[in-house]
Amino acid sequence: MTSAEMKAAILHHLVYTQGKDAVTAKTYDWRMALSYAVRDKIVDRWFEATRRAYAEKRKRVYYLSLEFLIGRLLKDAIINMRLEESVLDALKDLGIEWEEIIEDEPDAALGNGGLGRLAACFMESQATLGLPAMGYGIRYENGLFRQRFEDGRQVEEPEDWLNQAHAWEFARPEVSIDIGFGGHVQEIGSRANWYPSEVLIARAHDTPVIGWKGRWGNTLRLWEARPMHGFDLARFNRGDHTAAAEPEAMARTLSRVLYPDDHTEQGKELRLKQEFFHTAASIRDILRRFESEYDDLRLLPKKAAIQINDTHPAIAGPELVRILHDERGIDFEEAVGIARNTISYTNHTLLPEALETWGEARMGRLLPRHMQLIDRIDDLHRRETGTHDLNAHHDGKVHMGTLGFIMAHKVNGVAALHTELMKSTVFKDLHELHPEKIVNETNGVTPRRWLLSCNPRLSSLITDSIGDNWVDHAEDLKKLEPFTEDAGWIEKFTAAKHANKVDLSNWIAETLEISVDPDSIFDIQVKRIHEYKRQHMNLLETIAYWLEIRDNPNAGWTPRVKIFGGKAFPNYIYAKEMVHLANDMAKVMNSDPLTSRFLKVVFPPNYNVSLAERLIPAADLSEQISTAGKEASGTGNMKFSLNGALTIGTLDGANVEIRELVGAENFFLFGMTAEEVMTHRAEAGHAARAIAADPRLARALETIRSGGFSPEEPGRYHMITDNLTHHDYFMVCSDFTDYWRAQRDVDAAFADKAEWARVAALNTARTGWFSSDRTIRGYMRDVWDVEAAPLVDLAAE
Ligand code: Z16
Repeated sequence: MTSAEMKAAILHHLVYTQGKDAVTAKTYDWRMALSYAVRDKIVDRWFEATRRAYAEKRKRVYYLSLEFLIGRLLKDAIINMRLEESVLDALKDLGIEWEEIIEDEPDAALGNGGLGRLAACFMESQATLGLPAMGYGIRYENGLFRQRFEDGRQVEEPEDWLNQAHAWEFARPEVSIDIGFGGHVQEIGSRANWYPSEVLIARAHDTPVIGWKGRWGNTLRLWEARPMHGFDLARFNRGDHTAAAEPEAMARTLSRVLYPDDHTEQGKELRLKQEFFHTAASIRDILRRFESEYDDLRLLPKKAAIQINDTHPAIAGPELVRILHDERGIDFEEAVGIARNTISYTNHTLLPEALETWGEARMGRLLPRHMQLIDRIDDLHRRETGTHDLNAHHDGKVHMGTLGFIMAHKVNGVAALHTELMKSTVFKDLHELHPEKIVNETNGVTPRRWLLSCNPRLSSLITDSIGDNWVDHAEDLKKLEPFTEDAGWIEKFTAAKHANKVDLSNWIAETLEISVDPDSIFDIQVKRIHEYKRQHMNLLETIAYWLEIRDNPNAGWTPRVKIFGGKAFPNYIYAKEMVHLANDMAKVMNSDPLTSRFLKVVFPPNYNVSLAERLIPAADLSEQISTAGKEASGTGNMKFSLNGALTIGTLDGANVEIRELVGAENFFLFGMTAEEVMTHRAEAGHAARAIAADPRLARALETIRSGGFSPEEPGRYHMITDNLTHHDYFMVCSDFTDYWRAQRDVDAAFADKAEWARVAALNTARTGWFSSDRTIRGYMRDVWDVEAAPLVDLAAE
């Protein structure tokens, strides 16, 4: 597409789609016009890919997830369609700032963190690989809350991304599916009719997902909840104005808001309704498509693979069995077999507080037929395995992890260590009964968004050096290794990183009014706030360093900028205290004349996908410091490494694999192993002993306790200090000394700029394996048994 054609397309949409005159058009109008112009180019390819999937009778993958953390879409679309040049030229011609347009797009924050972002990376990789696939999610009106700070405390505000028109979706009112809840069951022999007492409509909204170079396109289908009967005119006419709108409001509540739960199960009824609504609509849609192509339901596992992202859609098993058995008349055991061979389940955490259970009373009320079927599934599983105590339904609850496991043919962990821990802990007994079921698929990230798009300087250097094949063959980044021995090339690498750091410094100055020195170590920890991720250990180390500088302000300290980002679950008081402490520390430290040359603390609010894209390319040091055994994988860790940051981290999640790939000598390892954590935790008084043995730690804790960062309220952080002193389940104190040691190793290493840059470049060269393309190929081979379509130029057809 030429620049002139692009310009004409933008102007056309500005006038005829957006309904605006160029003279009065605002940034928003130009963004919409550009989005429609780009979207037009995508749609033909998208249709062609869909037609081919049908014509070639291909097996499809269905990715069911309550979360898709997709972020902004415009730049991604432009890059994958290779339209940057024509867009940049056209905008220049029109006198419109590219940066301003890109920044105007709201983030689609339909997810909490890693789990939702993984689903988004998977959608992009599936399209890039030419794999016929469809993502199913919920079209939340309000995504993850927006975070503000008020006197350093987190305040949550609704995220109303749908307030503006959303250029990327197509509403599909013709795809409307009835979803029932409650009511009663009438059994007829083995089968039953279910008569729900409440019915809602699920309406589809489709977003095209275009792969690299536009060679394949898939669909992300998000469900909106709508009332069966809208506005009650009879009631209105009787003068009952509020009640007239009630059924509508009730139904819409279902897709109103994303639960901000991150590793906590709240057991809320509305959440269970969301899960069933999402799953039932998706299963109906999958079967409708299948039955339009084939007339034998026994073929389902050959033509469809349903992946359930964590247990949130685990009701898919019973729902599929219900349709096959009750509605289509297939024998119960055969129905279970078909469902199992179609479904597979990904586990994302072993934290006990995150494992979903639903009370049998609530489940029986809301989903009476499913409750019966779960008991029959349990019964069948007992007969199959000769066991008696491994039921999904026990102790008055339905355990969704067990249900997910027994209704799947494959169950996967998300990093090598995590998968091994699944086998030896949470799923130990089930694993022994089904030793072939658990497989590992180490997570990945899309290199299109997480290198090419977010880090243009480094990407250009890479492409200038080895060509652009790395973009969809990220293992090619290995070819950079010889360049890391070339001093001239390393200078260019350093220049790219430095320019990224200058950009970030300017942004920090403008938005937060904090001045930072781009020559400092940019040390970044961004992720949800959680005790197991140990942001407070990083804060303690920051305090200890600050105190050390104050003791001797004229020594040669290595300057650091400590950057934090992340949201705390609104009911998780401890995590909110960590946020508050970080902000209180920033206030004291950034204005300390003795230390501020050497140490700054920066906590930009509202960490999200777009902020990650800004921060990660500017990082020198990636903080991956979770208690060993607790972080299933991590994916931020991969993004940092790929962008040339060094990692300070524990042997946890995918850190283990990162360290193996980049080389142990290029990784700042510290802390106990998962096994050591388990034995050490059993030794009473571990925290007190660790504090007694490390005066730096004792002093840092004492500084918090005595109000060093909250003079107006010295006791403010007693929850944290008491917990760390007396309990410390996550081993902050016991790992602190080694963490401090590793941080000082970082200082020493940073002094040799060229060597640091060489190792940083090696990180980029050696972490191409973490492309989500590799992950998706793994699922295709080990879990889905599916092949991709050949990649051709769809536009030429
Ligand atoms: C989540 O983001 C994850 C797990 C979970 O149970 C719930 C949520 Cl919202 C994360 C894991 O914590 C992380 O280690 C992993 O990399 C990510 O899921 C994707 O697998």
